[in-house]
Amino acid sequence: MRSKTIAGIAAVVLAGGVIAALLWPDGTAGDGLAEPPSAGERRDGEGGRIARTGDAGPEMAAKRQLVERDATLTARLCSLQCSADLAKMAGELSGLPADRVPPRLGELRAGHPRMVQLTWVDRAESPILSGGLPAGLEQKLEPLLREAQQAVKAGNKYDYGPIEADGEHFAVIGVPGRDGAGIVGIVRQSVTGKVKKMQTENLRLVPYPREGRYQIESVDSRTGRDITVDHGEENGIASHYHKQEVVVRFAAQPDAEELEQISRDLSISEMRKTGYAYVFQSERSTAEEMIDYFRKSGNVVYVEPHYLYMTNETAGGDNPNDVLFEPYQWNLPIIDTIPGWAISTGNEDIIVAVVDTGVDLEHDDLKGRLAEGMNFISPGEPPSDDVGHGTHVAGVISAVVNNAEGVAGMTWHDRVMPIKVLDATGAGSAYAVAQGIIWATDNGARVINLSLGNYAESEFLHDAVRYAYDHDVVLVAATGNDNTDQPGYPAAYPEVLGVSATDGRLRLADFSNYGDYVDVVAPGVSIASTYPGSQYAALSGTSMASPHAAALAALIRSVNPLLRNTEVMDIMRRTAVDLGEPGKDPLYGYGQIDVAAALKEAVRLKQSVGLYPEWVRREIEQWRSQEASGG
Ligand SMILES: [Ca+2]
Ligand SMILES: [Ca+2]
Ligand SMILES: [Ca+2]
Repeated sequence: MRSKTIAGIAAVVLAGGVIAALLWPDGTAGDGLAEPPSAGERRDGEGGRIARTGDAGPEMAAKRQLVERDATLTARLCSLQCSADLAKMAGELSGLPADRVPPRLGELRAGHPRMVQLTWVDRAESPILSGGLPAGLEQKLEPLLREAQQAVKAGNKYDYGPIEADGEHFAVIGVPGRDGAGIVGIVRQSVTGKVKKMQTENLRLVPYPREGRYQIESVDSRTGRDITVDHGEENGIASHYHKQEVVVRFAAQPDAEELEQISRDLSISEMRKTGYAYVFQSERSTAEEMIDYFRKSGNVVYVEPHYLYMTNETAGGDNPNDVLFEPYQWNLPIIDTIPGWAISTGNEDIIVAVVDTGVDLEHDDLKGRLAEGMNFISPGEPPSDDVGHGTHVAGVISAVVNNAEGVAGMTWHDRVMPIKVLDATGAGSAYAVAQGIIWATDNGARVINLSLGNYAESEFLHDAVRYAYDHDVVLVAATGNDNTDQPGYPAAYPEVLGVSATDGRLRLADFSNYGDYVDVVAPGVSIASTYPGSQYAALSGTSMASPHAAALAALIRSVNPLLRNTEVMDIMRRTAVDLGEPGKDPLYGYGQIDVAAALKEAVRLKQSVGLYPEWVRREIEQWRSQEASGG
């Protein structure tokens, strides 16, 4: 057994060569775990940043403040989502005959386990109750309950909390219905306490727990259907179709030469293959002229206009209706996500593996957004999340958009593959992480998010990273939360896009790692996302920044699945918004990711006439490899 300490962070190589990883440690933890971070570090030119002077006090104080802020924000997310749930209930109950109200109220409470008591008030003398007040809290809650009932009868909303008692948090929320009726809920906000505990560990305000299956001395910060938005091309005709596009199914598969001939004859600016059919877009020819051309060739099963199917999704331009979006998801507008959705909202064939603590597989706001995953901690078990970290990361990428519930993810259609490699303490071995990366690669992931790391280089983990990279996967990783320029892995491997965290003022987060190996930055302070138990939480960390970049990689691949992983990473770097010192710098790398700019660039490359033969070549290459693998 050999152990080494880098910059005050102990990375332990366990017997058998397994490196314990992987929630970003902060070296300032007590309990003899590690020395304080190397003294005298300072990031120059950074107004308002915390200087490293050998005294870890200010950094710890800032981190404690952040934990409090995240906990408070989480309580607010919880209240707001619960108000929305109660408003739905009030609407439904207002429309029911009186005798149907009590049983329905009971059903509604059963469906919302966090609502310990529901009260329906109307003009009738006594309110209708379901559930009871938590034992010992009656005296505290009863006056608030009466106040809330009076408020809703007067047509007003009521929201009081959090009320802390016996280490638990509660809120009293009232929502008016119609005609002086309304509903009052007593909500257990257990999420607030959990977030506090988790963030205290992850930002390393306390020693990382020693229990668990690994003897960890230091662990890291745990750390669709392609809706190409069709621009209204002249409406007013019964069937909408692209005026310069046709769909063709060939009788005999054309080779590269024939496709190039077609391209020249029809001035094709874009070609894509979907299933058996090709879609051709011309710079000059109309759909009618193109149909005529293909019919005359004799080599078609069918050729038809490319009809537009309108959906009800309000992609592009409009803010989504998710309850927590407008008040809390500052992280999406600041990277131009909403204008980006006008270019692409994603493609369900592009899968992002979240190699992490697992994901809440039953979360209301992740329904239909998950691909089949794997559990490397308890083989044979589903990859569910017993920590909260992986569920939060997954929500940043793929929480259901525009379902009037919770948060909006960055992609509407790309799916998350949950890979559990970190155990209940948020730690895992390099072996489990490597297995997770390889399994994800072999099972169709096109992007892998790694919101985990360590300061020790592991050849074994690096090999797994190279395997994924050589199989054209885009790997994205968090740099760590220790305000240090010590390179963390896997983020610092050249094959991996390293992501640091910014706040809402476009400054590097005080906790964020930095250094020459940082590629880009993304929002990572008080990020609202999904949390186990169909809850929501605000968390901070480079772990939260990384999935923004991973989701963007998936959106880019949705626009053009033929782009190589190196090209996807290159687009993200080139289109990043430069921050700090001009040009690439050690704090911000190439700058902050920009969804709209990156997707525009992906479209530009796809439509570039100069690159057209290359896309055709790759299309055929892909088609052949699919044929070969029987896919
Ligand atoms: Ca949602
Ligand atoms: Ca790197
Ligand atoms: Ca810069």
